Amino acid sequence: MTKSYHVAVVGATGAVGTQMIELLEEADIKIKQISLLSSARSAGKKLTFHGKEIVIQEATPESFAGVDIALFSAGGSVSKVLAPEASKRGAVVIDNTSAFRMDTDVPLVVPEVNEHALKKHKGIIANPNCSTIQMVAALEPIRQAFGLKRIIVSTYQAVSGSGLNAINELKEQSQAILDQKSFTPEVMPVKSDQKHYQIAFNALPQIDVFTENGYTYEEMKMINETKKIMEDDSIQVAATCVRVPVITGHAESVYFEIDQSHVKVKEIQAVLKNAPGVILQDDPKTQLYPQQATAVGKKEVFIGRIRADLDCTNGFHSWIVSDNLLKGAAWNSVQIAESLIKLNII
Ligand code: NAP
Ligand code: 3JM
Repeated sequence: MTKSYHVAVVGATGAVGTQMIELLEEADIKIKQISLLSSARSAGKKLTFHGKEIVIQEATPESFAGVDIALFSAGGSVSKVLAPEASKRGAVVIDNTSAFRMDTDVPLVVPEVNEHALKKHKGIIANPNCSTIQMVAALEPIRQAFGLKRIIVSTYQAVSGSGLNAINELKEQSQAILDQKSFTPEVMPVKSDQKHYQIAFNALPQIDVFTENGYTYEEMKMINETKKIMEDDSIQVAATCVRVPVITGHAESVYFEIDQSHVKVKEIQAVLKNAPGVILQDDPKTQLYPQQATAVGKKEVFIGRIRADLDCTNGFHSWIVSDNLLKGAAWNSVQIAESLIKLNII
């Protein structure tokens, strides 16, 4: 008989949490009970699961009694406090925040790339940053075939990566500008930082706060997480993360250098055609290339615009796009839960 699971979603009312609930409805997971958890602000409100109304509860340590799988997406500080509590009570935690990603005891997993790492979990598994996930999913098949030396990435990230408040700010600000009304930026680029700037009809080269070395935390997440997931500290990675006025879908201009020289674009395309979770959209003749607007609602990672660098014999340019709330967050987490069940390690 297939086992059935009690699943908890922490941050159930958020941009990521609501997507998780929808994906759990159609996942390869037999769910006997679902707990939808949030802060005290949303406790008492209702959401539906399989057409049934479920009352949202405030997340507390006791919420996790009897829970088998806990999907966390309520910010790093909530995870730091409650993920160990959930784990202590026997739940396997799949955490969407940056709280534990670089801990040596915590597998950081994109199932298409390093599903095997799940076997070493000790109760907490981390879901990588949205921008890292789509990049490594598309580059791993290339790395497997030709080796990978270096990555230089610039991102064009949607505001939904910053939550529901950011989506609302973009919509309201856009309308205010069209209506020639005044507005005060309050959320972008980072709600907790000192200054806030216009995001509508603008692009902001700051995602998360700055670190000592001049890179932002988002950029350092892409750099460190890529090396951990690919299990290779020698890969050179540099990132520039930019917020653009798009509601959903992250795009990335990715330059990469492989180990071999003089590999043909067609050979790289051939590898990507058979890659799991990746769709090649690359035909300049018919103007086929990935776009944020056409990736929304899809679980896959899209790659196109693959060109050989004109100077470097092992360098290539590409354009990688995915729905940041799906493969970048909710879908990757649900996929991890499915993998745990498939591998019989829960
Ligand atoms: P969001 O739309 O702002 O939603 C935040 C959610 O967290 C809401 O459900 C909120 O509940 C809940 N929450 C806030 N404070 C809480 C507390 N003290 N206790 C319990 N629940 C609390 O944000 P989001 O975009 O869904 O993102 C949520 C988190 O997921 C982010 O902070 C980030 O760490 C992570 N994330 C990861 C990725 C990724 O790349 N893997 C992408 C996006 C987000 P209320 O309704 O009660 O306020
Ligand atoms: C994406 O308040 C917080 O701790 C959330 C900050 C955040 C993160 C993070 O660092 O967990 C917002 C959006 C992420 C992420 O995936 O890294």
